[in-house]
Amino acid sequence: LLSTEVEALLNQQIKKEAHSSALYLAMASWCNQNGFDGSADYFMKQSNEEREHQLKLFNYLLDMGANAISPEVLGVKHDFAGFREVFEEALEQEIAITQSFKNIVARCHKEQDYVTIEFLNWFLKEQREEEYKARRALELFEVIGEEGTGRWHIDKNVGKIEYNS
Ligand code: OFO
Repeated sequence: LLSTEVEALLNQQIKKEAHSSALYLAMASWCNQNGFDGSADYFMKQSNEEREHQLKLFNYLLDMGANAISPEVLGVKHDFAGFREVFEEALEQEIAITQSFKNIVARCHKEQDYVTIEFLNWFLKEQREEEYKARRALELFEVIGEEGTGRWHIDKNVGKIEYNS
């Protein structure tokens, strides 16, 4: 059985994943409208992944006999200052999500909730990959440069980033 505190934290996390999913969808829209097709696809995929994370948490709560709350998503950002800023915000978002998982795991340790810790390990590993990809994407702006056809090349390479660890 989950404690009230862990149940609440997991429901908050569901909300955060739903927010991430909506934010990435907004980023996909912005990229598409500004001619960055490769990046639009990349963020569309990220958005789908976040939706899967949301459901994974949702199903865990139900499996544990807890109350899973369908989240309300408010205040999704749609305006971005530029192409690079979109990727900067994506990295910030992932770092914040990692921190959020760490806080839940810390709480679980306090309660000796090893069952939930085991479940959350999957997310910690996933965050390693997501931060890696977001950082690599942002590095393309340095490696390729934004001048001339730079942005076009960055856009073409974003989808090719792979994580092999
Ligand atoms: Fe990348 O945020 Fe979900 O877990």
